[in-house]
Amino acid sequence: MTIRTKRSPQARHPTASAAGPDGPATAPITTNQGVPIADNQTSLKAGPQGPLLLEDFILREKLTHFDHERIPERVVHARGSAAHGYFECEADLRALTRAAPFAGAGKRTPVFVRFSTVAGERGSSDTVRDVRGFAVKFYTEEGNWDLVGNNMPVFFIQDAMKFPDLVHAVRPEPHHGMPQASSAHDTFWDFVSLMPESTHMLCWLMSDRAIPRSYRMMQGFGVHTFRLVNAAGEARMCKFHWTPRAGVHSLVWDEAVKLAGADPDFHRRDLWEAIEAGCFPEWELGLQVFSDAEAADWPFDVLDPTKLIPEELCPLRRVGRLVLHRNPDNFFAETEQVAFCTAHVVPGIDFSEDPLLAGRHHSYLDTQLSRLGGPNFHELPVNAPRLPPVNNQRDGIQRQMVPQGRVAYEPNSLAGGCPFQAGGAGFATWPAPLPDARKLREKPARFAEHHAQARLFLASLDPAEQAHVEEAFRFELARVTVPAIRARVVARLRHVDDGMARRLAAALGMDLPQPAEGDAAGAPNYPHSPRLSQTAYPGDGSVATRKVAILVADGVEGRALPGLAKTLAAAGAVPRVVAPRLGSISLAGKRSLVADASADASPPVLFDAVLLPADPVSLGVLAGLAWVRDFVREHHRHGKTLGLLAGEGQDPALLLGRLGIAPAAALAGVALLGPGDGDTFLRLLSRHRHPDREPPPG
Ligand code: HDD
Repeated sequence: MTIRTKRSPQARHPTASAAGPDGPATAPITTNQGVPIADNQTSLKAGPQGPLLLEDFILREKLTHFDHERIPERVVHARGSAAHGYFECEADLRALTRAAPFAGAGKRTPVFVRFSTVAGERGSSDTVRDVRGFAVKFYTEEGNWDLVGNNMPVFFIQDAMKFPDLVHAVRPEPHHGMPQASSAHDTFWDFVSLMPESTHMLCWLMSDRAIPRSYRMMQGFGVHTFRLVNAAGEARMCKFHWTPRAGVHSLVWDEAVKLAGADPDFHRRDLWEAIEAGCFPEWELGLQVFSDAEAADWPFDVLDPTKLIPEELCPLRRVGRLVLHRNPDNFFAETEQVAFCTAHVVPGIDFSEDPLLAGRHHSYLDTQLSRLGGPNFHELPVNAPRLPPVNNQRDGIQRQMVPQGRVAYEPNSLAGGCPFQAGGAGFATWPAPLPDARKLREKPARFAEHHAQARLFLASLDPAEQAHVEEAFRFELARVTVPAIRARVVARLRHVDDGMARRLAAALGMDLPQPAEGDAAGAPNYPHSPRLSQTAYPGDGSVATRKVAILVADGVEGRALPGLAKTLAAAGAVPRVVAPRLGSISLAGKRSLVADASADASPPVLFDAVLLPADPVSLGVLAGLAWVRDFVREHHRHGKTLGLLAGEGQDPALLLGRLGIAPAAALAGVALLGPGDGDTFLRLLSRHRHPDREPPPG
């Protein structure tokens, strides 16, 4: 039973081509000059066996355009997927900010959001271990505001000066171009092992946050401190947080590795299919709002992008929600050509003096000039503000606008002085006081401490998450070939979690190194911050879009399966019958079932849960099939929900034993089901994963 998806009913992009989204164009095919083409199959020749003729402008134009279709990919964040949607304000924030999107409860602002990995090239896999970009373009009536964040609240470095070095270190090594989309190599760990400020972010990179189950199931952070400015010119500092309604969920590393091969587009497909099915991803926007005076009292500097503000110090205030409800009409035109920039702010949003943020203002426009060819890429539909720009900027490559009149300067009298300045209605930089305005290359004192928040993060994780961090460090460092680099990293981790560092040293076959040099500033001791663990975000309990494999083969007892599948589908899950072949499967009692997927083309990592008939007849068939045993064993190993359709009083351990799972294996998330037990299965499925079923670390 295949759950048909429906195309989301949202209006198409105003510039969508004549060809409808799902149907043929009404106009005949033409050249780019609009000339109707009689024959689009055959080149022009001098006689059937004669040479091609240079005058064949139809052939030449078509080949020439094809030859120039590719543009430079992004220098980082090249691999991404995007969607249209809206931000809906839920509170009147005008006391805090005059920014248009927050001008009243119920107000909706169109947005375009692009998610991305950082290190991988455009065609790399989605499920690599990496930070995820979370870039939101708000098309407000006072211009475009770009909140260009990540799915982690801190960053590797404190100053933009080091960004090219960071990227050169993490990208494929320049002598042989390997590895693709991976930090598990010498140059990355060489660089970060010599950058104590990257310690906190490394713990996030080694955590489950770096292998999200879905773009729809990860948080987003503006990272930097910004300022909110109200109409009276009063400013408060703030940080932006996106919290997904579906909860924060991750893959386990073994899944991520296998998915990179089984479906490199896993996250892109997940986002596309969810929106096509009308399961619109949603996040709540929360603000941490604080004064300069409060910030001055904290043991960290809020201008330091390697530090976060624990929510216990400054709770989030929910102010609205982001909903993505329409897929792009064209990947290249929208997702590839969208251009975000931290400097795109609107009245009511202003910057802080975070040195990393300022460097970004320069870099985004600068790189887009070469990637999108000249200064007019703001005229591309996906980048165009809702109200057309009004200014005296003229010409440049690919100019689309056709300015009227002869005045392109100000002041002027020939155009009556237009366009006028907006005065109080325009963007005005908040006059931030600068206590020490001498020109110098120096960092503030509180930037100098690098371990306390890494300790805070690790200590706030639950045991399964902590085990995953340790496993990730072990995996990555085992891929490093220079022992001195491994030793430097372990020496630094002794300041973060000495037990983990000792176990890593043993696992890497090295003597335990002395702890790296300490911190210049006194290291604060933070109380645990439970909101740093993914377990703080279970989600709304929905199973929408979760894929459930129902394993069948000829001869199994399948009487209850259609009913169960209907229960799952009614709850929004996506049941898929997986069998040795496609087509009709002959069940016991002369019944049959149509397979949605064949086992060889649909490996277990593509599914969130598995369900199988486990009565004696069915188990007699299924336990004899290697692909069934592998399927069940993978799901059990990955801690995912497992439903066994068996009669009352059966022993799940015995049933699993028939399928190759050791009798002593944990049974959390394994459900014995009768025909009417769909709700039990759904409840387990909504918990995403059952970590206490995972093998212990190491
Ligand atoms: Fe960046 C792209 C996020 C630090 C320079 N960055 C880029 C994208 C995201 C981020 C989400 C992809 C935008 C898209 O989808 O097109 N970057 C961040 C965050 C950072 C960060 C959250 C730290 C807090 N970035 C950063 C620094 C610099 C850059 C310090 C340079 C000084 N980022 C770039 C860039 C990119 C970019 C090279 C590449 C493509 C682009 O800008 O348009 O300019």
